[in-house]
Order: sequence, then C-alpha cells, then structure tokens
Amino acid sequence: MTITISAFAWVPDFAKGQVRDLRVRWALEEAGLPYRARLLEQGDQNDPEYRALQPFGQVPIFEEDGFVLFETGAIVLHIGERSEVLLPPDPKGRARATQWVVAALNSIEPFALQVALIDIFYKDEEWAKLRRPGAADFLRRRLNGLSAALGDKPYLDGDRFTAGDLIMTTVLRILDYTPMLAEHGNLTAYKARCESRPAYGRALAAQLADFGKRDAA
Ligand SMILES: N[C@@H](CCC(=O)N[C@@H](CS)C(=O)NCC(=O)O)C(=O)O
Repeated sequence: MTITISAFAWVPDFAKGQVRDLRVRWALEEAGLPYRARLLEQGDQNDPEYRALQPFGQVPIFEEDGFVLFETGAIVLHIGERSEVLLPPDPKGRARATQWVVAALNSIEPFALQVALIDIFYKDEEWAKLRRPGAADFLRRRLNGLSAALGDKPYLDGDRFTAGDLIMTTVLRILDYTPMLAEHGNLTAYKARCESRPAYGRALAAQLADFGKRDAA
C-alpha cells in the first residue's frame, strides 16, 4: 500500500507554502499515513499521461495502488475515511465535517482567490482597480458569516478539529498577504490554532523541503 501525491518541484516564493498539495500532505500526516511525493517539472502537468489522471493539469493528485483521485476536497475526505481525527465516527458529525469542507471550497475559496488574484497578478490593470472594491466587499461579507458561525468555539464544529477545519485553514491562508483576516480576531486565532497542529507543521516542512532541494541545486 503506497500512497503517492503529486506536487510541483519548484514554485516562485509567493506560492511556497500555498500550493494545494499542502492540504493532502496535512491530511496524510493527521491520519498517520506515509506517502511519497511525485514532483512535477514545469510542463509535466500537460503530458497526456498526467492529464488522464488530472483533467485540468493541476496538483495534487492522490495515487494508491492504481486508484487515483484529484480535487483536494475529495482527496481529504477520502483520507478521512481512514482517520477519526479528520472525520468523526458518528454519521451526523461526518456530515457536518463534510459540510465545512464544501463551505470552505465553495463559499469562501472562490471569493478569497478572486481578491488574491487581483492583488497579486492584476493589480495594475484598469479592470482590476474597478473590480477590487466589490470583490473585497463580497469576501468581507463571507468572512463576517464565517466569523459569526465560528463564534467563540475552538473549531467550526465545536470542540474537535475535523477535515473541515483543515480545508478552511488552507483557504484562509490564501489571505496571508493581506490584513483582511485580522478584521476578525476569532478567525485569526482559529487559523493559528489549526496551524499549531504538529501534523500541519510536518506537512508544511515537507512541501518547503521539496522546493528547497531545487533551490539548493
Ligand atoms: N480545485 C483544485 C485546485 C488545484 C489547483 O489550483 N492547483 C494549482 C496549484 S495550488 C495548480 O496546479 N495550478 C496549475 C494550473 O492550474 O495550471 C483542487 O483543490 O485540487
């Protein structure tokens, strides 16, 4: 039983620690499942062999004994089937954890990404200057909703960490370059609480170590 995940061999500094294989590395660390990384060079993701596994040419994919999955939400939930740390045993608890995975990916990530893409890639474009206030306002409303839902609980579903917190934390990390999250003390503390988990530290270190091999070469 060998688990392999795909990741990029190298990315520019702004993307280090943000590439989405981090989610899968983190889930595997929480579950205590060993894995190896298949590092892609620029262009490898367009090979027909890789496209057959990941239709959009993105990282990560998860491979285990011929079984292949793409999309980090699906992969983390699949790993969660083997880890009560990620998905609680009771059906309602599992459903709520899944709900938060989907909320992170569907109700927060697109809006965080929209602002981040404007700020990082398009900030000098005229259209981006016009779009930015509306996009930021929309994101702010989503963060207000998330902050209210979290309230003073340690985790989204209460007292225990789940796969929903794992994905939500990595989505909130997209905003690390802005002060937007700091508008909500509870979200800032929540993200720091999740990031203080040893499994997160090992996952981040592993991603950075893989980039470091190339930086050192
Ligand atoms: N929805 C996908 C997004 C994956 C994704 O955007 N991966 C990025 C790296 S963080 C990528 O491979 N980008 C290259 C590309 O889109 O061509 C998931 O969650 O797995």
